[in-house]
Amino acid sequence: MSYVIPDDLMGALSRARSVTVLTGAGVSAESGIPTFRDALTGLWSRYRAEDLATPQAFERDPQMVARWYDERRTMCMRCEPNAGHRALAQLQDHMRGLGRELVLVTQNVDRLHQRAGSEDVIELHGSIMTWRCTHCDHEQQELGEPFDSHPPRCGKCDGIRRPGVVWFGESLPDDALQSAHSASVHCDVFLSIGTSSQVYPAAGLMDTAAAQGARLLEVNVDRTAASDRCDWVLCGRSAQILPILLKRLMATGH
Ligand code: BJW
Ligand code: ZN
Repeated sequence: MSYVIPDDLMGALSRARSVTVLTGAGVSAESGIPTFRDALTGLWSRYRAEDLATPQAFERDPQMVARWYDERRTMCMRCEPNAGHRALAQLQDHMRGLGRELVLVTQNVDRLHQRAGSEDVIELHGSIMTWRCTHCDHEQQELGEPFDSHPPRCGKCDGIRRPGVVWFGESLPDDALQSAHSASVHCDVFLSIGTSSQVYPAAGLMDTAAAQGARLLEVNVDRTAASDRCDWVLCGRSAQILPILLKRLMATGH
């Protein structure tokens, strides 16, 4: 399938000193990781967010919630980055080589951007690979087999551990939110890719960028809550569109 990429979009991207990219679950969909809100395949079509992705749910049933996240953790580890992840990593490398910057902000907890080679990724909603003690806050990366028991216990104090993700009603990590805000204030072009733009404060970053004069591009298989606010909307799969964008940009030499 070929996509028509508007010339003024290519012009804006090739002139941009700084590009900020916000990604969501749609970018990982083609790696086999389910999104949240897609009607048939999204996690929230099978499970209730209130039962799994809130601190209250974990308090009520830590065993069930920890098991669900542990299954998702090991599933994410078995998945591979796709062409969309790789194109973003190459685009960052390309821009850095020209003395410009691409800041990658993700809502995804699966670490696929890092595995594709993106650097300094800002994780707004944490990571499913990091588990934190609810008692002493000790954090540990977990890249191995499923835990023997759920919830897993802390090696330091035997407290129960939780996934290092951000649940509804919880604050985003301060440093990540500040860096994402600053990257949105300073960019010339803001890309919103594979997100339904329904979850805040992430969904507000594009408005921060637009208020400072940035142009907005959305890449998504469907129209979203944010499409009307964008300067360009490219409708299609990110693993197809991002490599085309990258190729076109590299061909211009910018
Ligand atoms: C493709 C594709 C392909 C598919 N190619 N595209 C202001 C207004 C209203 C509400 C609030 C507000 N501020 C805060 C709130 C409350 C709440 C919120 O936003 N609620 C809304 C739902 C109404 N926000 C919070 O609670 C946040 N905390 C906070 O604000 O703290 C301060 C505060 C505290 C208390 C009170 C008030 C303020 C925390 C949000 C945490 C979100 N956590 C989750 C779970 C993470 C852990 C886990 O993995 O289980 O994060 S929820 C879930 O949604 C996950 C995602 O990161 C996040 C965003 O989803 P995303 O990525 O957009 O996925 P989908 O499924 O929605 O969309 C996928 C898209 O891809 C679709 O558009 C497809 O079309 C597309 N697609 N295939 C391209 N191949
Ligand atoms: Zn501990």
